[in-house]
Amino acid sequence: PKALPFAQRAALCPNPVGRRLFEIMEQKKSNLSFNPDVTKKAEILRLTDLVGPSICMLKTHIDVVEDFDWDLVEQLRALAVKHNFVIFEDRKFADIGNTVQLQFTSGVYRIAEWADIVNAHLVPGPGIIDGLRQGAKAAGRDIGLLLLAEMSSKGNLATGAYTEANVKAALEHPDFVIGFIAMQGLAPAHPNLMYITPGVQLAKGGDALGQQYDTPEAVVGRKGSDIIQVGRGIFGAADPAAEAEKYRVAAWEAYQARVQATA
Ligand code: UP6
Repeated sequence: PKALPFAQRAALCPNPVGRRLFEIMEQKKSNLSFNPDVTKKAEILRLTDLVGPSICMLKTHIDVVEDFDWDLVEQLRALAVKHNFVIFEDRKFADIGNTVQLQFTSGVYRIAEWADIVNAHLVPGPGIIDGLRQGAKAAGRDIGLLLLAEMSSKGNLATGAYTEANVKAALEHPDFVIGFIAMQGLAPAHPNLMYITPGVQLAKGGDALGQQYDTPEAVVGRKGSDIIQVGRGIFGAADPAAEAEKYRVAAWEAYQARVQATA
């Protein structure tokens, strides 16, 4: 698939967070997003600080943290400044607009006050996008939304017409939707939108609960995705910082090869 450099795509992005993410990717030569899916605050912070130099984005599941407090959020924001990455809370909103607005801005986590990026399933219809957009507006911060156009898990139902409906909804909300969770760069190419792919490890495989892994080379090089999303492949390694560098280099080289092949 034809590939414009990230720097040029930044200029096409109407949403400030999408623009910034493309710029960080170019600055850090990183299209690696890391998710420390562990349940202790100190371990999340330790892993994030270790891996920070290699990543463009940190993905959180804030609701799995056993000792969550607001200081965790503040420390993550400080690490985002220190290492220059954006924070994506993988909340996978999936309710009616009014409810997701409350879930986004209220409760224990007040996600709209600290996340740069959130995501949503389109199952409830486009009202979910409007509800989250209102939440972002109320928080007074620049936030970008990713739609789950495809998933990595075995037997998932995000295929065909459902995937296409996600692309259509993204094109109808260009100010707020910055891209997709998808298993590939969906055709036709929309260079203002980014494609983030979970289910990535250095070797193909899976886990016992339906996760399926493909390699950075396949995902970014052959399938035209932009960002690899890696969790256990990195924090399960003996040296997470060194392992993150391996993933960064693999994904960046695959991206460069794709851009050069289509230049
Ligand atoms: N994730 C997927 N597949 C999807 C969407 N999201 O794996 O289709 C998320 C998971 C997890 C991460 O919630 O946080 O990506 C993958 O982590 P792993 O690399 O440890 O498998």
